[in-house]
Amino acid sequence: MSDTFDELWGALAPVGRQRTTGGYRRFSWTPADTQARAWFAAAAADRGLTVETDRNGNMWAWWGDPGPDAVVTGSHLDSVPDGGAYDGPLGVVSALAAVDELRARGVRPARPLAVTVFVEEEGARFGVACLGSRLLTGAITPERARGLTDADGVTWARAMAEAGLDPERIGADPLALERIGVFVELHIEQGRHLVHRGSALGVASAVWPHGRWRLDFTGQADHAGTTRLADRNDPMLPFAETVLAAREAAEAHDAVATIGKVAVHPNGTNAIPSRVRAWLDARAPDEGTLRAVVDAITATARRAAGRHGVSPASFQESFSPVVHFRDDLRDRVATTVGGPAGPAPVLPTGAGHDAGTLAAAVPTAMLFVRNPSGVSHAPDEYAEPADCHTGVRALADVLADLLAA
Ligand code: HGY
Ligand code: MN
Ligand code: MN
Ligand code: MN
Repeated sequence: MSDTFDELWGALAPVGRQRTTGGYRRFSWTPADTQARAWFAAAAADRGLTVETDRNGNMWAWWGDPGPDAVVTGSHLDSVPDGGAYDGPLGVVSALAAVDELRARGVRPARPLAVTVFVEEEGARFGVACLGSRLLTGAITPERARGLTDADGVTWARAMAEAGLDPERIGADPLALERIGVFVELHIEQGRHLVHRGSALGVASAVWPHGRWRLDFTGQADHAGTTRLADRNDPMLPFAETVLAAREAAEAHDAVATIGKVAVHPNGTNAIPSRVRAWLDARAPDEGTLRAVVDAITATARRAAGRHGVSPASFQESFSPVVHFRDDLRDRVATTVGGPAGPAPVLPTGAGHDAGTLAAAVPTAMLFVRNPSGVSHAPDEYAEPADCHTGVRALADVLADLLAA
């Protein structure tokens, strides 16, 4: 095996790593992201791949002329705050290493091949996940994307322009889509299904429907020391009830719901807040259940706010419908990466991916690499080197099979 994975991984690993926690902070259009994109462009150029950046900021590295019916593989390099090293980068590094592996095997592609890096997959800075692949497929309007803002009020348009790209050009890109014959994303599993199955590799069957909702609780700022309890309109109280309700609704529906981000205004120890703004991430095996979970949570938020003289408001910020990957491609990949015991395990995921966005437009498959602890979106996220190398060989097998088709 051409063992370039370790060398590629070692070069990318320091980019955006936080000394304090060892986690990653690679937000779109920040210096860490610029460094990661420069790493990708250089690694691709070292392989004689032609690198281009599309109108939405996604990067494509071509082996052969960009052309129709290409086999495309890749993932993302951006992270959640204090994220892990593997979520995204494992798919990009494995794709470049798989190109080296294919060349070492003497494969001469009958179709163009591209390695991609999608921008703003986590939505960690601008709030909408898979923004680069949603723009590419037309799943979000350019107007909405341009206006998305980060915590400092910087818009997507301004951040993109400061990175040297023209935000007026963003939007659906049918020509770029037409070039994709099939897309395969390798990703660390964000769970322990493969550990329980004793398998290094798995194939995605579906992505759960999921979404993000912003919940605002607007009360009355006042003095923490002199305001009688009876005179308070404290938004923190209905917020707290809503956090507990999210857990209860998720348990009742065998779903998941998380409130991991909160903004308290004015956020002072001795001031009753005027407003608490919270973001709900909710996911369920099907859309009906997801709707029931979110409705239960927002109903509690409204009732609790009313009891405290607080005004509630909720806004859906993004929604990803359920994705079922095409059976034929799923089974072909599971067979290709399987072994003597048969096809690789097939499993659904609650994590969103660019592959989930692309699946609405082009034939798409996902390959998972075992995650011993299952932990993700945290510094402890990890995959064994042996499993990473197994993933590269398997991705090369899948690409070789698709390139020959
Ligand atoms: O949030 C997700 O599921 C993905 O990691 N963007
Ligand atoms: Mn992620
Ligand atoms: Mn990811
Ligand atoms: Mn992804």
